Amino acid sequence: MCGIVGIVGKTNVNQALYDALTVLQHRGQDAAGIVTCDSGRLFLRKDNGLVRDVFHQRHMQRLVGNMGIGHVRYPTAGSSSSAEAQPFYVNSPYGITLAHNGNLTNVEQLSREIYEADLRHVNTNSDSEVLLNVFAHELASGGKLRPNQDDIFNAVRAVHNRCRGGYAAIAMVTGYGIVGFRDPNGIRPIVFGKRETPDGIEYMIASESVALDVLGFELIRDLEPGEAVYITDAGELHTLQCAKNGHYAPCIFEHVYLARPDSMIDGVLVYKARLRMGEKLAEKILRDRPDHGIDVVIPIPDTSRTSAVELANRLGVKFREGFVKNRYIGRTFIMPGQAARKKSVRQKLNAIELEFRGKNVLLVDDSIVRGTTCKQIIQMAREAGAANVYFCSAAPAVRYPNVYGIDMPSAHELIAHGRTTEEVAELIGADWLIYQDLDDLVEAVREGNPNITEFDCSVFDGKYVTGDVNEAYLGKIEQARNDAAKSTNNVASAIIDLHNN
Ligand code: PIN
Repeated sequence: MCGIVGIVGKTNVNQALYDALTVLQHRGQDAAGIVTCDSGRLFLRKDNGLVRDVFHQRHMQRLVGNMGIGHVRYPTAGSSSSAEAQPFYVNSPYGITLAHNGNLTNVEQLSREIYEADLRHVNTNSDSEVLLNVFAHELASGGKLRPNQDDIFNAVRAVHNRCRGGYAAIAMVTGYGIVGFRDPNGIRPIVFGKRETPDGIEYMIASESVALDVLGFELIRDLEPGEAVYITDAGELHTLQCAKNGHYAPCIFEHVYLARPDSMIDGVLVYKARLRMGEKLAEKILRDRPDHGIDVVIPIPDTSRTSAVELANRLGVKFREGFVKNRYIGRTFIMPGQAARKKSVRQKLNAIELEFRGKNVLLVDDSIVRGTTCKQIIQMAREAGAANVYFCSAAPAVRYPNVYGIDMPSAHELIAHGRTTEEVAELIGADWLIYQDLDDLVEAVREGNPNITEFDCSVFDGKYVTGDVNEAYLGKIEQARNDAAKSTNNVASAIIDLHNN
């Protein structure tokens, strides 16, 4: 998972890009980058680290120009090198830079084609660099000295024909404009908006609407699946549907955990979707165990809080903050293994005994992935004196890997993979475990926009909406992850886990 942004402004956009990346920081804390364009010249700064650590005043001063794009990257196993920080650049044609959120599922085939047929060199293991080269090749094949919107849209059309998977991307064509595009299933989110300034209208494209809000841009709308938006350097906006059979199957996990609650994705306010998740969980509890005996509902901060409030409300049970989170926990990349990981959960969360002693507590989290942290948290609740510890997940059991750009562990590391709810409850040490039903999760989100009839729920049901993901592919990514994990002494997996928690 990553965050992307692009702005065409009337004055220097460096500060606005920086601010937008800070707002999108929750989408990736591993690396950050900005490229701006001024009078046909590009200025690029990217490195590993948080936005505030990557950009210093001296970098910001160099990032001149009224047009630019930015990226924050989430760590993926084996991709912790700063060479894979984005935006990526190719010099031909025109000089193109690109920021990408998502994952291509046919990257192997594309890499071969790029090298053997397109005669292009890709210098990293990143599928984003592959995506950039496909786009660049297709734009070059238009053969124009000065590309217009038709040429840009034709290139996006060709990208859709060649690429499979989940992708929301923003490319900047030096001296011409920025183009945002979304995969034909609309798996990853992307929106655009505008703001009026005394010098004229400025446009922004971003992963989440919250970036627009905070910077005073007005949301125009989400890009539709397969659609592209092209904003010229001069500030003209063009949109076009570039996929033959684009249809909505957006990633439901954005609503569970990835997106900020104050974002609006495809017409659904994430915050309200999370409230409804809590509502549905309460209904399930009342259905399954009307005499549940729960004394108090306690969220595991932060994401689950929204669902937990409404869950408690519906149950008519007290809502209490039983865990306090340390906001100032340091960077985690130096932690080598399981022992360090365990310690860090303790450092991050502390229980307020008063809320636990002698009570039947219902802990609420947004999801259970590896199950490692919730096991420790349940243990903490017991040590704080809870009589019974019940555990509720606002999402269904995560049983399958994600191939569209969410960094999930491989299948065998998912605690619910091949296990029943009772088996998971036993492993994490819960007296009762309640998972959200998938139909309820879908309903919780759909109620915000009934026009969306399908979601990518692959981590819950193993159905991959692009239709090209089979056992062989999943086996390969599992193997790649294992190799990457071994070669980095588990550092990468420690990073993933800590950022997940
Ligand atoms: C964390 C959100 N959330 C907590 C991410 C833990 C799974 N984990 C997914 C639960 S926060 S585990 O609110 O954004 O801080 O199952 O892998 O142990």
